[in-house]
Amino acid sequence: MIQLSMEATVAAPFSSFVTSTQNSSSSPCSLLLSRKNLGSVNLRFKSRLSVRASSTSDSVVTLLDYGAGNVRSIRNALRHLGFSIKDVQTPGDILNADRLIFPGVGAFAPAMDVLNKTGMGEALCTYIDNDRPFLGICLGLQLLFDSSEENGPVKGLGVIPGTVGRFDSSAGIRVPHIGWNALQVGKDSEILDDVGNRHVYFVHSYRAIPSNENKDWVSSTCHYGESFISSIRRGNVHAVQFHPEKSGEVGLSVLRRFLDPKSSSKQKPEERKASKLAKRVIACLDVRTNDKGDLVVTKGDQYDVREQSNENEVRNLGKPVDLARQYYKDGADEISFLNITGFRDFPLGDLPMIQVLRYTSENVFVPLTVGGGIRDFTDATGRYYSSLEVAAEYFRSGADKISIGSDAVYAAEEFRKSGAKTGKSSLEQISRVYGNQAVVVSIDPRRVYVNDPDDVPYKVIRVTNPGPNGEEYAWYQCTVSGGREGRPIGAYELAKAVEELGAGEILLNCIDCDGQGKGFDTDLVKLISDSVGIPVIASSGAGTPEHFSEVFETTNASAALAAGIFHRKEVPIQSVKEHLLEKSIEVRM
Ligand code: 1PR
Repeated sequence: MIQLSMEATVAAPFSSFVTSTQNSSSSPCSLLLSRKNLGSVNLRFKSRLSVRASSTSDSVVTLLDYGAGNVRSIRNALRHLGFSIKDVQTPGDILNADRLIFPGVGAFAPAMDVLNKTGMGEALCTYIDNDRPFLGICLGLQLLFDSSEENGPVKGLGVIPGTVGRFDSSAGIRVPHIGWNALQVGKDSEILDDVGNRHVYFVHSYRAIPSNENKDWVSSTCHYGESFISSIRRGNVHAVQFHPEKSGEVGLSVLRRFLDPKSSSKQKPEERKASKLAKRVIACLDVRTNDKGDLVVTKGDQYDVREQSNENEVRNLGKPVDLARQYYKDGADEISFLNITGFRDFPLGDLPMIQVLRYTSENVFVPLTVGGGIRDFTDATGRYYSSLEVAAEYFRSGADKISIGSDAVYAAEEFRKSGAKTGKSSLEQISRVYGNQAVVVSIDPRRVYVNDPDDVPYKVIRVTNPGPNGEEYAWYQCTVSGGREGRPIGAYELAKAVEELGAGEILLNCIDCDGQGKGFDTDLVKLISDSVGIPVIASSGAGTPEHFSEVFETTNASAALAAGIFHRKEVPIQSVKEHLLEKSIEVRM
């Protein structure tokens, strides 16, 4: 779950009407239900919060957005489907909605706090109790339950019996649950009619469990270490734990069916064989400004992005937005933008990158990650920007995750030296506010061969291919500033430290393999993916589809990322996926 401080949470449009109508520890729906049980008292309640009974077939959808995280994606998806959006400003807007979407973002407690303090919780309960068209997404599903263990226990709206708890990582699963998973669709859910056995995109650490008490609500479950509730439905009230706005075409069909229940898909979707969490194939765009000042997608050989020509210009492989759109169409499960000179240019001064995100998120409906230069910064005028501000701007512009490189190395070094968390690093601050699933740490290590494992105070492994002088061992030295400076910390030590500091995922590059097309460094990927409990993305060196099956068969990587082969159109994304399927490795098709 994305976690939000109140100051980050209460932004426009909600900040304009904070009135305390409830004690924040009460549960608005349990209040409603208990009043309902009292019969006449319920009438009094309803006269105060009455719901418009009529339904118009216009194309307006009401959105309950309390100003946190990436709600741009759901807005873009709704516009893409031809709907216009009315933002909730007052509880009355909820009661008067013809159809209401609640894309809950943030942590459970601050979200409930906002709902209670603004009177929204009570209005929501009334709206739902009257069986009005409702779609909750992610936290928007969890808040309907009695309570959550997230930083709690915290009381929820009390519509559905049950407690929301954390995934149990001791069951051998990686937490957060990030990626494309299959559903087991139970009762007729209508909005899931086009999903069938295709994958949808999840990103969360907390989940609700099906039970006897809530079985009438559950419309589908998902298996990840255990069976959890992936959607509920009762009458016109729906909620999903996955993100339809990030689940490609199949996700858009879920939204379409909710918004226009009479719409039936033009053709029955092709049956797919989703059964569990799929391995992800990620397309990465290294972005920087070239010598003419244009923002271009570039690609290095071992991080050197300049052509070996007399002009020595920055290699230009295309326009970021165009390429991202193409990769979405081609079936990429995720797209990463890395602003590779962000370490020296301040990202908020680099508005083109923000524009790239905005334009891309307009019609790319899979997760977007952006990295480069995320750190605290003081500009030439002395104005201080916190890394949180930088991240917030990226999230507002359409990013689902941010990726931190250099600054995470400094934070990990500090943490290892002092043994104490300061809570002040960009990694800690951003994961505290937006949740660890929103924070990726990008590691840029270089292989250093040694003759003896005791030669260095870092984790050393026996390598598959000996070094130039027959060395059988190596450690992986972390670098900062795009590989320009080696630091006194290894990839293993860094990965362990950043997991503790709040990273939700690791993007594991390897400078030696970057752009070489000879395959991933499986020694390195195995080392790191066996050492941490968060998902690891293998990166650098993909040259053929076989390299993807190799990394998934020999390591515990959750995803594999490539750049050069996709940019140069040497290997289509679909060929990679077809090859993985042939090897019985589950992927989203
Ligand atoms: O340190 O927080 O400013 O973040 C900078 C980010 O930019 C980091 O994520 C870092 O990895 C990235 N970066 C910096 N310099 C370069 C460079 O290439 N000169 N790119 C760079 C890193 C590695 C991957 C690449 C894979 C796959 N690129 O992103 O896409 O290696 O490539 P391949 O499939 O062609 O082998 P900060």
